[in-house]
Amino acid sequence: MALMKPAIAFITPPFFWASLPLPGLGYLMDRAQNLGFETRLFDLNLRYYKILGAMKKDWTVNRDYIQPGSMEALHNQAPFVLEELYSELSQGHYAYFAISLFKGNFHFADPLSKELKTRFPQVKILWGGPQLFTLYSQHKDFGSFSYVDHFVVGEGEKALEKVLSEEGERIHLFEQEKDLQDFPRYQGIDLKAYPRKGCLPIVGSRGCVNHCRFCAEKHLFKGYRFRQAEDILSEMEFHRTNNNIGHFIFYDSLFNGHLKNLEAMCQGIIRRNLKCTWEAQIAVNNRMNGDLMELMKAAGCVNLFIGLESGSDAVLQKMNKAFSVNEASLFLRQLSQAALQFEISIISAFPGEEIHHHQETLDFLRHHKKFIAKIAQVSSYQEYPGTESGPAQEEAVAVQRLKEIRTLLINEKIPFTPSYIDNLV
Ligand code: B12
Ligand code: SF4
Repeated sequence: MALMKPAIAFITPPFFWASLPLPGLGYLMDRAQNLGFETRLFDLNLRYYKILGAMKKDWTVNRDYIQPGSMEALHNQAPFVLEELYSELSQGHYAYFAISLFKGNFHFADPLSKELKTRFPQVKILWGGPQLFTLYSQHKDFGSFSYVDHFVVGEGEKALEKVLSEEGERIHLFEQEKDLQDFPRYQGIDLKAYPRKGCLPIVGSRGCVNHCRFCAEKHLFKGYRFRQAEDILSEMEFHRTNNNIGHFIFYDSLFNGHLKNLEAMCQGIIRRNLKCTWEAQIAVNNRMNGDLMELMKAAGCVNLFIGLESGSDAVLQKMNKAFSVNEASLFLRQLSQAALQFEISIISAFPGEEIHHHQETLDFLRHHKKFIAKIAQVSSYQEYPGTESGPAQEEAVAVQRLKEIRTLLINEKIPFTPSYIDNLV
């Protein structure tokens, strides 16, 4: 009988959005399984989310936990969660603990890793996830995290393969997938445990063709790569058939980065009679014509998220957005004509935004209110590591502008979710 390879525990500490499984982990677990490793997911984020019912409403917007002490605070509320984790881990034959880090869970993931190293010194600890780029910008050699064995900045599949084959370096930087044909099958993940039923995330591309100054995308994925329409369709069909999934949320940062591929995907959904709905994040792009928009609608698109960010040309230029206010206006009208529902986001008080620029944004919202189904998010500008927009404006200015936008939305009856106003972390 072949000897079983050692197991990997994938651990996701809180806080982050708990509604759906993380596709990034789906990819990594599949890769490890293909190499013959046993994998198990310990979604601590989901475990706490389910237990701490009273906090659910605040789960994605509560900032108290995005600071040192978050592990102790959650532990004090539900001490058995970590006790169970330690007990389950001690019953397995784990060789690796693979931990995903985000800004929102760093202050849990870090002390947890330290504790795990103390309890299981023989198990190698791997860190990956978007927060690794931030940590890399701050501590190039990761010297202060002696309890972590491997650090993976950027995509994880290749680095994980190397680590598992014992050829892994201590630090892996931007080792990207060339071929994005694969898709996560989520084997070993209980999809029914997630709050949002009948729905899965899907990733059709990585990276972005644009270079907005405030955006960290270019530091997560180098260059834009998209999956062929047929591969995306195979993924949708697989989950439609095997997991009864009827709705897909594309997690691409730029879903409309390759219009021919987008068209082929929509045609394929209709041709294969997939009978599903989907939503995605797109950028203003006037090369998308009315026919393509109507095709998207016919192929099941029920919502789009658009990063408009400002209604001022001067600010759009400062942001290095790839469109003008007039182009955005035309684009939103065309989407509306094609009966495609969309939500937009605004970044207020961007560095260099003057009071008359802010006024232009208010005017834009007022003039386009009948087209905009909803405001997805309004936030004052936050500086991200590695981005080049400059320091945020004075807090009093940012607070005042947000207040004015909120008042306008209320007065003009433009729908918005209050917790998504100023919720950037
Ligand atoms: C879809 C999305 C969302 C969705 C769903 C989020 C979710 N948690 O599932 C929604 C809309 C809810 C959302 C909300 C927010 N998001 Co968001 N989101 C994304 C987005 C666009 C896609 C994520 C994704 O699936 N990518 C595709 C997969 C393949 O990549 P991946 O997850 O990074 O996984 C790869 C690697 O990171 C690595 N990896 C991951 N884990 C591990 C573990 C190990 C051990 C290893 C070796 C490797 C590894 O390998 C994976 C495969 O290659 C990313 C940007 C991006 N393009 O990735 C931002 C992103 C993750 N979001 C971000 C932020 C800031 C937020 C918000 C906090 C925004 C806000 N309101 O302030 C909220 C937070 C909500 C919350 N509490 O979770 C940041 C996170 C920055 C950080 N340092 O943590 C990102 C990176 C965008 C950015 N600013 O650059 N988001
Ligand atoms: S279009 Fe979106 S993902 Fe691309 S650089 Fe701009 S903000 Fe980032």
